[in-house]
Amino acid sequence: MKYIQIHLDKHIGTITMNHPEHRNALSEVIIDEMINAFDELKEAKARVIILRAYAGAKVWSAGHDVKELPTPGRDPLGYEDSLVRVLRTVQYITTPVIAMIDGSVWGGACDLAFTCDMLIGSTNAQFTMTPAKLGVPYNASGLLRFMNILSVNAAKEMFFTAQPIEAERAHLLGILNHLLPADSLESYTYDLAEKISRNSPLSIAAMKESFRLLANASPLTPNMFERIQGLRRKVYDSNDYREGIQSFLEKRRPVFKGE
Ligand code: LCV
Repeated sequence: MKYIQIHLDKHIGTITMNHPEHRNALSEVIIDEMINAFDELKEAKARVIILRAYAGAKVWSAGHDVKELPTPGRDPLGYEDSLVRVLRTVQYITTPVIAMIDGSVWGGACDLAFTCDMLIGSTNAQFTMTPAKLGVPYNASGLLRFMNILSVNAAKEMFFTAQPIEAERAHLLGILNHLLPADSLESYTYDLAEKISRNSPLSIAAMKESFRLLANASPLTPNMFERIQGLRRKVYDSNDYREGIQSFLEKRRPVFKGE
């Protein structure tokens, strides 16, 4: 694999994102490799999986590959979108996944990290939710995930301001399970993973799947879903959506006109 490295040692699997040139942006290619890596580690009976960036990375992941966002008129986070596919993989694999974070996390990569079962970060960890900066209408399952982790007003602040949440505050808000100095992050994470790997995989698998079902148990009527989709369609059909992507590609600040 080109951008993903896999390692398995005594039931502890590690998936390393390794695309420094593009700051581990979640392109179709890296996502397909990541999904294969999860499948391989599941096959190999890993009892816990750590998802991390390459050593020394200042950016854990720059989020969805903006160059792969669809043109206006198509849902940028549809069911078959690559980011959405890997989020489902992490949710449905019954092996616990720990996000080990020692850098900045952007946009859809926040959703990937939040979808993991635990987040362990260093003081370098930072989380920025960017859809409003790009003119992207985030999707219902993503918003629900953030609401399950954060208070609604903290989730709104993340999405509406598109400003970074630093490590200390991320720990305070419950985003990070543990906050460590950078030089003890790895040993602490693997030690916690080792404790999980000693426990019953069957019991953990049943509880992880139950957590998933219960977390998504909020009743969403077809009418509610269609209303949300209608609101989102207006946005990804808009000129502002086009401007958000264009401004990113031209490395300039976006000028949104609300149309
Ligand atoms: C493609 C990239 C990216 C990237 N895509 O390095 O959540 S949603 O709805 O918003 C969702 C749609 C989503 O996740 O959108 C993406 C949100 N991500 C961001 O807004 C972060 C964008 N990236 C940055 O702000 C910077 O790249 C950071 C701060 C991450 C790193 O800055 P640094 O100065 O270290 P560069 O910006 O120079 O980027 C290095 C190369 O990576 C590409 C970028 O285009 C550049 O490639 P080229 O040298 O070919 O130009 N890159 C970075 N992020 N998300 N490509």
